[in-house]
Amino acid sequence: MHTKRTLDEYIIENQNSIPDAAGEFSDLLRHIGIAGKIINRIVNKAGLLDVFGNGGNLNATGDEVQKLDLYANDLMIEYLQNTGVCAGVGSEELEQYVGFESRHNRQRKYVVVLDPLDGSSNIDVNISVGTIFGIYKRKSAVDDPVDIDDFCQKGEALLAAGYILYGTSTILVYTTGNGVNGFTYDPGIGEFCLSHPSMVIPETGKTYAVNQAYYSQFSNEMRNFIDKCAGMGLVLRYAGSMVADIHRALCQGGIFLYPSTSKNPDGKLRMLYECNPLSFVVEQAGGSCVDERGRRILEIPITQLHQRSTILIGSAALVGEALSQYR
Ligand code: AHM
Ligand code: MG
Repeated sequence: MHTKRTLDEYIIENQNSIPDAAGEFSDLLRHIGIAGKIINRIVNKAGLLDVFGNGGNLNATGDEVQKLDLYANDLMIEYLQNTGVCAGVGSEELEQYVGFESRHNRQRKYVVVLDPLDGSSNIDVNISVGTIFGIYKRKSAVDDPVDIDDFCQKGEALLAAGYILYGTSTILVYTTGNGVNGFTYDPGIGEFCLSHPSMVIPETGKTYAVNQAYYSQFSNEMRNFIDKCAGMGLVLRYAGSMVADIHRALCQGGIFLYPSTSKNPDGKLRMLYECNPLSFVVEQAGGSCVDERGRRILEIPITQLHQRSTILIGSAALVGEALSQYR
């Protein structure tokens, strides 16, 4: 007797929650899941394949691109194009967005923003990495080529967002604006199965995640909050992988911080395919997500594809406590 609901079953059961989805939206979600299964297979075998090390170039925001970053990026884009499920993609690994030219793709209503493999510094040492995605309804007319305005939309315009965490097990967590659900990959049947229904982030938590090495570069307010975390008995847990650190906070409560540093005065993390999709998920689970100026991440206007932001994200009480240092 088949016990757990698969991602496919769940998507179909809930496709009516998206107005005029007409199956196109469900099809896109389903194919993102399939692309995640393909990346999962490569991530799990990375040591046996020639995908360690860097790809020898820098991406649009100056990060050294790992071979597996490139593989995941090329796979996601090619797969989303070939299956005709969206009109274009904005990716961390590409300077410009990609508009898909086929007639079938141009008739699609949706575009995808993507960090194909987040936490790249962990790839070669077998520590968790993740894929982050968001789905927007295009602003350009169906049948027209997509343009930059289709991608540079506020996070509050996201129709869906989520991540796939390639960890001790592989879990896909996403929201379409009606709560958050997690699906663990079952290699026995090759499907993501509902394992974390209706995820709710605890009001507070016992961990904070920040790169302590930059402590001396943080604002006084941020340093005061970090000192307060230690005083409140929180422990530091920092994986160097945003998806892993935020998934921990989502499951157990906690806060993830990437404040302004001298190297990244506006923050390191990118709004489009890191901060916004993860903020949509965390807010839908009852958490808070702001930048260091206290602005709600999902309301920050987006003017550039690779726009950066500082971010404080996690349990509402801890984000509130952090912000109180700035008052
Ligand atoms: P990436 O997408 O190139 O991997 O960069 C994003 C990663 C996040 O996953 C992580 O939270 C952060 O960079 C770690 O940055 P740092 O090494 O400066 O602490
Ligand atoms: Mg990233």
